[in-house]
Amino acid sequence: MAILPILVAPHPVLKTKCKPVDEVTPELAKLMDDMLETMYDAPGIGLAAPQVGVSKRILVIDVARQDEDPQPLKMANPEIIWESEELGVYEEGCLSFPEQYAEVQRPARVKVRYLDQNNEAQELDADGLLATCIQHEMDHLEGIVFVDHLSTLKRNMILRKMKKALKQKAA
Ligand code: GNR
Ligand code: NI
Repeated sequence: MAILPILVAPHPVLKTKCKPVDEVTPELAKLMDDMLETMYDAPGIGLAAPQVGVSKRILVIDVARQDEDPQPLKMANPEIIWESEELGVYEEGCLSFPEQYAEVQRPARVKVRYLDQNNEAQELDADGLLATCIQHEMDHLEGIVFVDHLSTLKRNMILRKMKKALKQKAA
């Protein structure tokens, strides 16, 4: 297992649509484990492959609370096969936008189909924070980030802060 560096916005890989995987090979299963370790270390509740510089349709999630047993989910080629009309709102953050938070509205419940770490097809019904997290991670696979769901004003405020932080890091 290994902890991988997490890319921070603005970064071109975060804006790039990811390629499907042909098959979840042992090498990709290892990437999923490294992503989980990276996510737990951050700490975060989800991580998408582009956030560690890999433009493939892979994500990991664990929304279990500290006082619960871990519930790691590893997904390749996830597809939303059903979403509720009802929407839910969560205060979202993103490991690629440190210290930035904003409310985002998304379908409250989703059904997702994916390949697990053994290359086996699975389906999962999700609601609450898990439904939000799945959609947040799947957005990353399209090169979409949570600030893209905000008003132009709120988005530009966050993007300006990120660009300023990048300049200060370079100086
Ligand atoms: O750690 C994370 N927390 C979070 C909180 C609310 C909605 C979505 C998330 S995902 C985020 C980790 C991350 O950036 N995943 O891409
Ligand atoms: Ni994110």
